[in-house]
Amino acid sequence: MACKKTAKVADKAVKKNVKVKNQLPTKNARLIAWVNEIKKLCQPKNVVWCDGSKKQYQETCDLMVKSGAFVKLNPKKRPGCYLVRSHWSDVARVEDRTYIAAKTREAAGPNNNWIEPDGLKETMRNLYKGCMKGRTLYVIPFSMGPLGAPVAKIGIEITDSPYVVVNMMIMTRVGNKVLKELGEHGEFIPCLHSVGAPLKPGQKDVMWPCAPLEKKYIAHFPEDGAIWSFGSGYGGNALLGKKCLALRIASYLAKQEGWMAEHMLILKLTSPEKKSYYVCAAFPSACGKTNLAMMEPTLPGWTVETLGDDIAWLRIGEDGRLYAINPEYGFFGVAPGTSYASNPNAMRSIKKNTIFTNCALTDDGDIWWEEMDGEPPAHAIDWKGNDWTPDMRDKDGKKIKAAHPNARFTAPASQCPVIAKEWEDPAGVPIDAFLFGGRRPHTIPLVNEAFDWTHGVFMGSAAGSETTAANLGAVGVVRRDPMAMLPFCGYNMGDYLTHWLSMGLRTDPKKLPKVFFVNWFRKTDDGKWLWPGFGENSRVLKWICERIEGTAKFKETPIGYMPTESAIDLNGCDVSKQDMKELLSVDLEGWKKELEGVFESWKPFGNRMPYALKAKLAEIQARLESAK
Ligand code: TSX
Ligand code: MN
Repeated sequence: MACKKTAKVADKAVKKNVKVKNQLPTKNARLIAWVNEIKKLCQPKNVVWCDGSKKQYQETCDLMVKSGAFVKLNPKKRPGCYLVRSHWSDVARVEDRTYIAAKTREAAGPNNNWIEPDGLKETMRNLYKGCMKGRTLYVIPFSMGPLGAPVAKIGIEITDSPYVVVNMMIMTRVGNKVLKELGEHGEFIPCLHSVGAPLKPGQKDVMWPCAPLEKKYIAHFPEDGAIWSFGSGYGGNALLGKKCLALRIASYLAKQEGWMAEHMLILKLTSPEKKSYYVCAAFPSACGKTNLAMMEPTLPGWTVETLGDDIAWLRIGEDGRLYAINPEYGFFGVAPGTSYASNPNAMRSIKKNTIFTNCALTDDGDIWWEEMDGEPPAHAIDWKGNDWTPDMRDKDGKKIKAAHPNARFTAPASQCPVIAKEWEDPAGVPIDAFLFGGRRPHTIPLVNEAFDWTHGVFMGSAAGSETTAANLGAVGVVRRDPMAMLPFCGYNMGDYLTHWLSMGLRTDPKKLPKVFFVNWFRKTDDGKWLWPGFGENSRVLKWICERIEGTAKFKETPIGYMPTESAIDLNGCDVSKQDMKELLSVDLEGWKKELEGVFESWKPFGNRMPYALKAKLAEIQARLESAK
């Protein structure tokens, strides 16, 4: 996008009109040229540069309150908070309309939708023509990662959505400080977004403008380093710094440049002896990643602090260890299910200065969602704007939900009471352990440590959750989601796994994080949870720390190193010996089937799958065969 030709044109424009140059907050010729190009294409009524100030944030919120799109919440209950309801059709990421427009289909891989890039650009340019008529074009300069961090990346999002502006101001570092860092010649990732709903002269706007599904495109051009999004205003479709830049484009760049962009939380665990450990963890959706990132340990003397709840960028430091930063600046968390019981620190993070999307509005001007603590309100306005009472049922007799299941809170990370002091350190934190996991009611033990890096990559590649009634399609089958990256890897998943293996070759194996597979979701045959989860997971984390120290009691099994029956600290926890035995046993027959399932899940990637993983699978298979 930002090519030499446009730079020249901009230089000319800048020289010709000194007045224009002085009005702009940047002298970056490529940026000026790109903004001019998009302005010409999209034909907005005006252009606003986001300076990142509190004043501009407030003005943009006020504007949306005036238009009716934002509901200001009761300042006594939620100071500085707003509720917004999206269009009923625009409530989640649209994976079917998300594309990796690499040069070849093979480069994008079977894990991505692919369209030939020139054709897609042609299609989308036609959609963008005049698409911002009657609207304001906002230019949002943002940094993923602390400004000036070695792996930080600057993006510029152009959008016609004020909702995107205020959310980006919470989720990323925005404004003039970013332009200053960019300088006159710095490079940026252009991120173009439009809700795809131009206004005719005099036409009244709707509360949540968006385009129909068949016009929605979330397009990534990895070779150009560009993102074009059209037709949706929601979350990952529209806040382009997050999934689009920090995962899909960044994963592609990371492979090129020898680092990693991962769908992982980052937490700091401190023992009663005040020794700290840094852990990154990847889980498929609906496993409680944000809950784990902010967990309150039940084990006395242990603390968890948060560095991030969704994305980690990792590079090998001077000392040969892997260092992680959180490229984000806020939390964009799923609201339903969040409570003082499941995640007290998230509840404390969203007390003020938070944007709530598709939550219910209570009669006292606060928000509510399903599984919040205590009794449901007797009356509320649901996420569609209708009156709601807890007894309401749909035509199938199912409870009508007050909040959409994918309702969100957008809150500054700095408001988390257990945010780690080093969370903005541009150098990152040295990672001691990687955790992978999933919702697996059967077979997979509570915790299992990889024999080596390759085995750890194998574990990550095998991650996934068993489907429940909450998913589409068949219930009780394992849906694989390697490293929880299936929807977010910007290139061929086979090449991605090869990249993971290659990272293990770039440093002393002893300096690599240990890799563990955890499963908080084992059930008995009659459907009861075997493990209490939540803060009690600190008992598993403690064993992991002891493994790092070399002091843990463990046994070698066919599938990895596991705790002996007495190795996990159960002081003050009422899990029975029998249940613990079940949680820490190796179900040989179940595991043989498991490996068949893993092998099956690799088939679409064909000969792009690294041989070392196939060999590792065969090795574990042989161990299982020879076990008594
Ligand atoms: O987030 C969860 N974690 C990780 C927490 C740090 N959840 C919620 C998942 C949905 C997002 C869990 N649910 C966890 C867990 O460890 N475990 C379970 C399953 C479970 C649910 C309820 C109970 C026990 C286990 N117990 C009672 O309800 C009393
Ligand atoms: Mn995520």
